[in-house]
This record gives sequence, C-alpha cells and structure tokens, in this order.
Amino acid sequence: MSGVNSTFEEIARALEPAKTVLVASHLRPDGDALGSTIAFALWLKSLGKEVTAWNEDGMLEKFRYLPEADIVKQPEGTGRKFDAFVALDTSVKNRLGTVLSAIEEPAIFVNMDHHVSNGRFGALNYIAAASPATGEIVFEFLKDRGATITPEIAANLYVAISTDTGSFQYPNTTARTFRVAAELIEAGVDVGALSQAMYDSQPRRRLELLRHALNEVKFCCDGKVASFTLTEADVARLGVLPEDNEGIIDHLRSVDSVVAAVFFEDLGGGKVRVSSRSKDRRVDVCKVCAVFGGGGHALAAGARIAGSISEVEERFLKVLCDEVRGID
Ligand SMILES: [Mn+2]
Repeated sequence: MSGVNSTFEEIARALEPAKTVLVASHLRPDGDALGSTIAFALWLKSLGKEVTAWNEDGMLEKFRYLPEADIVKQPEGTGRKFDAFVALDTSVKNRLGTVLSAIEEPAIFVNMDHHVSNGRFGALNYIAAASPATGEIVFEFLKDRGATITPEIAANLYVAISTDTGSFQYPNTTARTFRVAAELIEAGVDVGALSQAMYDSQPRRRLELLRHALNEVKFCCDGKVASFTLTEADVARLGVLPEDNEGIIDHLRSVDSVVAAVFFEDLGGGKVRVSSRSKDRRVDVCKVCAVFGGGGHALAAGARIAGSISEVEERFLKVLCDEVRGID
C-alpha cells in the first residue's frame, strides 16, 4: 500500500484481462456510491465483461430513479470468486460490509475514492481527495479511456456529483466540476427531471423526521455547534428508514452562528452512528471523528461509536467543542 496513485491507464490495463468483475461501494450508500457503481458497471459491461454490482444495502428505494438501478444487488453466497474487484467511494475497507464476507478477494483489487482518510487498501489505488465526488473521478477515468458517455452513464454520474456537492454548493465544487456537469448534460442528462427526482420527491416520513430534528435541536459552544439525536424509539414512532437521514443535518448547518452540526443516531446494541458537518475549514470534523475511529472528509465525516446515545453525545461534543474553540 503506497501513497502513490496508480494511473488510469494502469487500472484499465489491470482490468483488461478480467472476465468477471465485481463493483461495489460503501454500506448505507449515498448518491455518489450508487451512481458511481452503476456508471462504472455499465462501462465494464460495454467492454463485454460479466459484471456484478453489489452493495450491502442493495439499491435503495430513494435512488430507484437512477437509470439501470436494478443492476445493484445485495451480496449473495460465500467464497464467490471474481477476476477483479473495483471498490468505489469507500474510505475504509470494512465499509464494504457483507460484500467482503461474500467473496474471495481477487489479486486485481482497484480502490477509487475521494475520501482524504482512504486507507489505500486496494492493490491499485486512485485516491483524489480534491475531487468533490467519486463520480467526478469515474468521469475523468472514462474520458481518459475514450469511453462513450451514454445518457445512462451520464445521469448516474450527474446524480453522484450533484448529491455529494450538496447540489454544487460545497467548497470542493470547482470550475472543473461545472465543466464535468456541462459535459454530462451534453451527453443527455435531463437536469429538471433528475433534480426533481433527487430533491423534490421525498417521502412524507422524511418531513416528519425533519420536524423531529427541529424540535430536538440543541445548541452548544456559544451556538457554534448544533446537534440532534434520534433514538430507537424515535425511529419506531416516526417509521423512518436509515436512508431518510441524509441531508437533515444540513438544516442545522444552515443557521448563521453554526460552524458544525452533528447528528447522533442510536443503532441499537450499544452502537451510535455519528454524522458531522463543518462550514469552516479550520474545524476539521474528520479529525474529530478519527478520535473515535471514524473518518471521511474535513467538512463531512462520521463514526460509529460504542456506548449509550447520551454518553456518546457528551463525549463527541466535548472533543468537537474543543476543536471549535480552537478557531476563536
Ligand atoms: Mn462520495
């Protein structure tokens, strides 16, 4: 595991002899994980390969609108053999979850990602922390290979990039990102239809979750930190699914005084999922999450922490507030 990236050509050459290829991304996938997976799988298929696309959670209901969404399945069997394995958008190997326990790891193991904390666990790694989305890396890869960007590939990459940049708003959104988006639109993306599918087609229970978050939000550290918790009882009462949580934290982050926002979710069994966002580069939430064994990006990171929800909340907020006070 070196700190040096393989080139796109090296990765393509390594994949060339492979007849069967597995493409997978991190559990509890987001639009970038699933969009990148489908786009890469479609490209491999166009080369005549036998492609399997897996995610521990399968295809989420809320991303069913992605073209060729059905390609993504939950892992099946054990000791499954593939000639090559491409992991996308996955910073830590064990975030591949049950995908890993279903396979015998092949020698050709490609790891393409944009998380700064990526463990470079592949045999071939391409980690671009400056990229706002793995979807943008996949686009660069396909362009480099001279691949045809079909309307289906374009839509998947557009969703990957749009969702991971908070609809082209986060600071990692560059001129290049807009150029890539423009090329994807030229390749056949219907911006209005996709935007509606991404942002204006939420199940009502998600609004109920937002109502809960707005009722429960707590401010600390002179109003610079906002947080809310979701207990198992809340989940049962609201009927929310794990995928409904995405983006709720942005409503906390949107308050002017807030520098960092945190969401604590009780997973049961003494485990708490923490999701954090920062608005200020000087407050590195990846660093804070790393204290608890997590990781991600400087402005968006997470961790799974053992303990009761109130205890985890207290411990995490203490470390975060120390970090926030450091910028005064
Ligand atoms: Mn991503």
